[in-house]
Amino acid sequence: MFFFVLIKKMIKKLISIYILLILFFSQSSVFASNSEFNVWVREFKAQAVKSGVSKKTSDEVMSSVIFLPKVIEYDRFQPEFYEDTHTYIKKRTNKNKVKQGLALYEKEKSTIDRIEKEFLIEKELLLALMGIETNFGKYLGKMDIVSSLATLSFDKRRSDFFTKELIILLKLVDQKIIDKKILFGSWAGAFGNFQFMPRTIRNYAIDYNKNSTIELKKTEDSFASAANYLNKIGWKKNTPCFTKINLNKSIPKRYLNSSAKNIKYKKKIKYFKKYIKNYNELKINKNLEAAIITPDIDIIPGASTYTPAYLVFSNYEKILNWNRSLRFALAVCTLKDRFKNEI
Ligand SMILES: [Ca+2]
Repeated sequence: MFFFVLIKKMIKKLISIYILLILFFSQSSVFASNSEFNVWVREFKAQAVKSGVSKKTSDEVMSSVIFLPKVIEYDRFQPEFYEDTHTYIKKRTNKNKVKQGLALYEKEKSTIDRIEKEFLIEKELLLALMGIETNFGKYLGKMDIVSSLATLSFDKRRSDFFTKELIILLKLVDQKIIDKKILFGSWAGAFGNFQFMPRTIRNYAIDYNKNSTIELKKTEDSFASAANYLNKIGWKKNTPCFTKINLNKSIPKRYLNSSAKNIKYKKKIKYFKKYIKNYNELKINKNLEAAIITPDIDIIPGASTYTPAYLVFSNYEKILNWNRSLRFALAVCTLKDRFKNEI
């Protein structure tokens, strides 16, 4: 009997040692990742100074930077990755969205009309982008952008991209183009009514009302900056973005694009004639260059391979330039057309 009690005690002891060990190692891994992040911050600051950021700005802006685990969660769970095209578009182009956009347009009509004429960008496209990016300025994000960008730079998935963005941001602060006090935005480091990343701010943002500061949360500067961006990357006013098609199953798979990274196999529409069931109903110039996208192929398990399918044109690729997501660009152009029917 005594023997069994002894064994029982020993097992209990072993279990508690085991639990202590687990606690110790899990704690130490938390410390390890924090200290790894701090090492990264030190190295990053040196890199920023080397690329031309003043030491003062680098020290000041990076002084309160923290690792944000939530940002990594958001990064791994973007709706672009898991929502099917139909759901994605429907959620972002509903009646309420159109109503809110029309209300904003009524209020800011003279400014928006002026910007449309000056930059040759349809007001409907500007409204659609703002509606989808921030619900017309209602969801600007409250994240500390510096910490968001630092977290994503420290993370391995897209480290190079976000490191560059963070250095650009520090330079914008350095040059007093952006005040570090207002740097609150989305989890991915985007800012203002149209969710500009630092590089977009640097390349395309403008002080339209000439009051010496770029205000991307206000109508005049944000609309003009977005219009300037679209104009510079080559959006062509009054030319189509995409059109829906029904594909024949005979179409060779190599013609189907399902990645937003690089749209391939661009041909004149008439080249695809024998593969498009509704070809004769398409009210579009058949000499236009187009590519075919089937966005649900890769992400929706068991998706019927050829639906939905779209012909996309050069304007569509400009929206991919804005945000590399096939569904995002479809939603923007869909909402644009809904505004077109209303304004
Ligand atoms: Ca301004």
